[in-house]
Amino acid sequence: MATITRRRALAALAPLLGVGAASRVLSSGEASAQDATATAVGGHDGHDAHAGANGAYEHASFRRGGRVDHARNGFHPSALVRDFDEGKTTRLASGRVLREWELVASEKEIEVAPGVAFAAWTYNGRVPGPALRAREGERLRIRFRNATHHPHTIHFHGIHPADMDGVPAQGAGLIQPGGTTVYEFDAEPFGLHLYHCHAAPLAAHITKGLYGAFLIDPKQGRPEADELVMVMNGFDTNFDRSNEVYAANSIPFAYMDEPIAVARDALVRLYLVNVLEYDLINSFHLHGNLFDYIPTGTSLQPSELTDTVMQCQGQRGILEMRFPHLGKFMFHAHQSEFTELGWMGFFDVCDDASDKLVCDLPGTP
Ligand SMILES: [Cu+2]
Repeated sequence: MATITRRRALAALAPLLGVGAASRVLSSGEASAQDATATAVGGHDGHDAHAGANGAYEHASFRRGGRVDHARNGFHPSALVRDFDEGKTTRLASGRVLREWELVASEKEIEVAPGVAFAAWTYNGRVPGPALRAREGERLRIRFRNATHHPHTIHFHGIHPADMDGVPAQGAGLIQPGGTTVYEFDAEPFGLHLYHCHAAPLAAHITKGLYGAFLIDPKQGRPEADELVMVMNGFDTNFDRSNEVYAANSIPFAYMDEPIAVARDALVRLYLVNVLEYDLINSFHLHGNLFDYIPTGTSLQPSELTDTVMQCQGQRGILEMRFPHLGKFMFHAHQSEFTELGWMGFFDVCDDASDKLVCDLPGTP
């Protein structure tokens, strides 16, 4: 069973994480130690004998173990979900817009679950990297600096010349530690894309955190909406090529702890990207509602009305929905194991009272 493997893996990791961390990742063979630390982590329900049989143990241990220190991580999922990086724009002599970003790859320890430290590689100090947003037809320039001890690149999805593809031995190729390069190309086609490091071994470079959403808006735009971005990801915290933690925007259960407030009847547009390594398929399922789905965001018209989409790694799409009912509505991967290991959250559908959302409604948990 994969869950047993993961539990053992987490237990093995525990001594590396310090006392606070170890108390949340103990194996069933260390029950007495676990009991001893139970008070410190807010109680233990004594279901240890069943722990290996399902993922609920891990779920419970993350949930009971307190919250990730978002401030120390330097990013907060509740902010990331509405954070689009439009860079800086100037006009070229031709009148065309030049849009520029600076991306820096750096090594950074982030807390990916309460007490679980992960030695990440980041673009601009966050995982996922910034959600880069441009408009169809612009000229894009991305200055990249590698401040890590390993070679990296930025490989963008979309249409561009071969020497701007951000892969080894083409164009600038691998950017060595301390090195810099500039990627420059036209913003085409409109749609929801992504970027990630393309150094080998690819899975390791991606799962360490070097990825982000790359959004090109259509020239004419899309109807006004409350816009969200989620990058579905996970972390292999013990380097056994399987994930111990699953999430959207990195931190498991973040949107359970802080539901995403949206207004009733308002158009909500979610840019959804899957970068998950080691698992073949990821998915997004919405409770109590359906959404229009635009695969890859390359159309103005949805192709499907559904409540569940699946994406393999690198696949992405735009979800559009309106919530007719107030209250909390869950979203999660429909792979139950992912859900139990962190990939779940809530929308909190609120009354929009003179531009202020009123969310504390009777009957909502
Ligand atoms: Cu890399």
